[in-house]
Amino acid sequence: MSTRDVTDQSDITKMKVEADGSFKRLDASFRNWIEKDGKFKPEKDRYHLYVSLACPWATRTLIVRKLKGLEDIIPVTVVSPRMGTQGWPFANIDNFPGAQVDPVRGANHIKDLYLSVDPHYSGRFTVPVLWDKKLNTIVNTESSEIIRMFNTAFNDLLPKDKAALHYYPEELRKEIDGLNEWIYDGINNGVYKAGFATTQEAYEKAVVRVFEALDKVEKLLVGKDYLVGDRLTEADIRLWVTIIRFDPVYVGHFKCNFRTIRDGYPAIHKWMQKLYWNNDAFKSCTDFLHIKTHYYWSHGSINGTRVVPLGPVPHVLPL
Ligand SMILES: N[C@@H](CCC(=O)N[C@@H](CS)C(=O)NCC(=O)O)C(=O)O
Repeated sequence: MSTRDVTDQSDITKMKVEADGSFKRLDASFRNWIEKDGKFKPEKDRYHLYVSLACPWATRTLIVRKLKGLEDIIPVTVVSPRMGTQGWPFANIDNFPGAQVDPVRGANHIKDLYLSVDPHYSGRFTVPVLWDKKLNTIVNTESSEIIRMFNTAFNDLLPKDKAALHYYPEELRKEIDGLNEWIYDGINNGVYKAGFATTQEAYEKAVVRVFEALDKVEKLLVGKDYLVGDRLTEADIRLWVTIIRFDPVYVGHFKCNFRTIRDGYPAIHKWMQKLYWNNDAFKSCTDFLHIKTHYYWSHGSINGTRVVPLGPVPHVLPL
């Protein structure tokens, strides 16, 4: 195992921003695809998913895994939400409630998985990680691609009703792609751009864009249960993981505080509540202790005291 000091890559408080104080997310490094005729074939219990319940990107993959009934085909391991100088730890290092040890590699931290595949890896050690137990390597670390694979690649191994579920249907792709693009930039990644900005100018630019994008989504969702085509698609799943974290974390921690979702965006709020309360895949993949602890504890440069707020009460209002 590599012993070089990688804290510049694993310690979020050492993360560099751009010269103007703005945050630029790096592209994920492992981008392989699970497919029948490829190196990574769809097989039961060949792949393992590593997630944090705090992380919106990882939670997308958990939700699709659950919706598609992939629990027996792709086991999952949850890290501790307290991301320290070595990055995400497993439970043997930080025994936080709900955290687990790594049953596949016995790793101490997520970074160990990356470094076992590539000792010279120079990117960040992010979750989700989709691991291949057969070839002992990382398949993919990009949630938007992992959810596409979960959506279709394992269909032959699933019962008919689950195989038939499609969250990126051909006829809606153009519309979904269009929404994904500006929702990613303005909202999913937008809240991070506001929160990680280190200058007033960079923060202001980012936060204004977050609320412009939310205003646009609000208009789209008036009188509707879903963003596209009157059915649940990946566009909803990708947006939802950010919206459910908005009032508990992004309003305070990332200073996205023009309005809350519950008081400022009635249509988005209703859409979020309905998915949370009426579809167990959403509620069961949401853990507010992990979510709040992760952000408020791990980002020492934003919240030096590591005090985690108790509110909002309740985290999600009843329907
Ligand atoms: N593009 C990636 C982003 C994943 C990502 O940034 N995950 C964060 C947690 S929310 C992470 O693991 N960060 C660790 C770090 O940057 O050190 C995806 O969508 O899968």
